[in-house]
Amino acid sequence: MKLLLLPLWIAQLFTQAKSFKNNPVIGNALLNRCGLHVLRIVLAQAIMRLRFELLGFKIDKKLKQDFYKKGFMVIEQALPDDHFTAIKNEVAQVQAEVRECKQGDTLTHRILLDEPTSTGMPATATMLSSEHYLSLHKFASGKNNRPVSYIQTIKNHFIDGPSDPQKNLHSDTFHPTMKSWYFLDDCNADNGPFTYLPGSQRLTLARLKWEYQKSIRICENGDKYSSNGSFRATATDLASMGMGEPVSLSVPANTLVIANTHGFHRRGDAAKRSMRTEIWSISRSNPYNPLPGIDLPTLAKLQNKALVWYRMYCDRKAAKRGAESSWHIVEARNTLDDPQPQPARKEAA
Ligand SMILES: O=C(O)CCC(=O)C(=O)O
Ligand SMILES: [Fe+2]
Repeated sequence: MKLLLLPLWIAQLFTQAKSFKNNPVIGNALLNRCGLHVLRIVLAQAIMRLRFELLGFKIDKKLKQDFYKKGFMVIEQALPDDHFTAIKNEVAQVQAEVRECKQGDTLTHRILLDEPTSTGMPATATMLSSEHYLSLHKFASGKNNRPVSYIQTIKNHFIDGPSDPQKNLHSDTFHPTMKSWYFLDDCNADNGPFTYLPGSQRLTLARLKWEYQKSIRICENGDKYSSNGSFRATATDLASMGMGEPVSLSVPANTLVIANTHGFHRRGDAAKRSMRTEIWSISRSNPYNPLPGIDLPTLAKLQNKALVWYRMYCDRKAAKRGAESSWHIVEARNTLDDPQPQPARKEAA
């Protein structure tokens, strides 16, 4: 019966689909022995590089070089002080729907910055639609459309549970993909700074060999996150690839970090119960499409609407099982609130 899905599984090979568990073609040990996973990586990398070039002609040379060489760019003092302060105030005062994800002992709270919410946040909306912000994000995602943005607060050690899985070094997916953090708080060893292994987004022979072996291994027995297509890397793995040490980006507030999260990265350890708030953006697209797309504001609005509907669909589906969805709504009206008491931990999907 499941074989009826075969055409869909095959079609998904030409998209960003990454789960070895949900797609038995992607997760087929024999096909991966023949090089399927590695072929997908190499093709995606070549096409995305072309898209970076198409969108990168206006980008500052040094930032572009950092992004290509290290896999991330860091812009300290990204905005004038008064603009930064205005955004921070808006984030503290916003009244909007907050969704929460529990991962290990960490809570992540997010507010989608769609039109209805960002309209009431002029300083934030000005940043998100500024030429500088947009051109950097379009370049780093190889996509000629604005990213999806959220107010995000990471609440380290807020609940009982095992360690936060985002604190294990990993690659988000098999192809170049963009995430950014405009930090509203100073980041340091207390609140888990974003941590990245410079250069780990590049395809070396050693990396491809590791990807090849891992793609076969996880078909047989992979950890949950690797089987979902976000490969975890251990210290031994890094040594086998001849890679150095990850760098903790302990940066002051008002810093913008834009990263290719195909490279190895993690959330740094947090020494204590602590929080970190940022404007977090993400942009992911089909890496096999050589065209970067067209910048239509209507498309961006639709994308946000689709996300809202998708979350509501997940809520209904979870409710039928008597559970809460992995990104469920919480009582709070902004991400700095801490609705009490916290229910018992449930593993996120
Ligand atoms: O929050 C962080 O510092 C990184 C989390 C992460 O791995 C991600 O968002 O992909
Ligand atoms: Fe990640």
